Amino acid sequence: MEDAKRIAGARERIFASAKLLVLTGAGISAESGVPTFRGSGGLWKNFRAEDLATPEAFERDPALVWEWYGWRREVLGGLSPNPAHFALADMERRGRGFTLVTQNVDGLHALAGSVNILELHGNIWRTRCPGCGVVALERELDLSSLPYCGCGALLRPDIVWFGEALPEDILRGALMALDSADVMLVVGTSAVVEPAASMALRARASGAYVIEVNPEETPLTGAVDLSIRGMAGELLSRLL
Ligand code: BV8
Ligand code: ZN
Repeated sequence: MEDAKRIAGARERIFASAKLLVLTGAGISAESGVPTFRGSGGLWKNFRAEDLATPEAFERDPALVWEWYGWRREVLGGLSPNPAHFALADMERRGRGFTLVTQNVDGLHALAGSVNILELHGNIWRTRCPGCGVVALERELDLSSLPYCGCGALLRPDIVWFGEALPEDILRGALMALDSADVMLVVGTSAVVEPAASMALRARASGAYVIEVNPEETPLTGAVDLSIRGMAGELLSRLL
């Protein structure tokens, strides 16, 4: 349990900020029951996901890649947001220059009521057509066979795979927010995946006070202004 003084200090900074930027990773969804990527029950462990979350894997074996996403949609389907997600949705409603950037593809921030969400890595509930470009929200996607678009092309998850560029407009929005933020909160990320991992350092370099919330140390821990050990569900409710 983190000592109350440090949390009080962080709380003061957050409520004094004119522009608060929050970056979340899989850890914020852990208490909802969503497996993280690199933790002990990690998604990557069972599926060699570095080999699956790539355009090459989809090219080589679309059925296997869709099977993996189908399984994750099943797992996610019955899960709900946790107090950490709700705390951020409350924070957004208070207005005052709040920006939420997430690496997560699980859609739980939106379910918790967050409205303006910059999804750096896409969203598992959307499909995208490489043929005609149409993007659709499909929570009930029938994956008993490969999903095709009306235009005839094979649909893919609307997710950013390794080696793929992040959506230009979303990345630009996130970079603008971090260049103008006076406080940045980094919650539940192992800070290994770029370009998200470097965002906290970039925000700090342009003057933001950076606070990390994570039960474990990460490569960011030594580089931020305040790193608080603990679970997002409990800490965000106390911080916000
Ligand atoms: C790009 C979608 C350039 C998939 C994801 C070498 C070879 C090849 C590539 C690279 C390379 N070196 C660098 C790269 C670039 C690569 C990269 O960073 N690789 C890493 C692995 C080294 N990045 C890319 O390829 C990106 N694109 O760079 O494009 C480009 C430019 C122009 C033109 C063309 C190309 C694309 C990156 C996006 C990859 N897609 N996901 C899918 O999900 O199916 S990344 C994947 O990891 C997830 O999206 C996830 O969001 C992300 C980061 O993981 P975390 O969110 O941090 O989760 P993790 O499990 O790791 O950690 C959980 C944390 O929570 C832990 O710290 C834990 O302690 C904490 N926690 C646990 N419980 C709690 C908690 N915290 C709080 N409360 C709790 N209760
Ligand atoms: Zn199409």
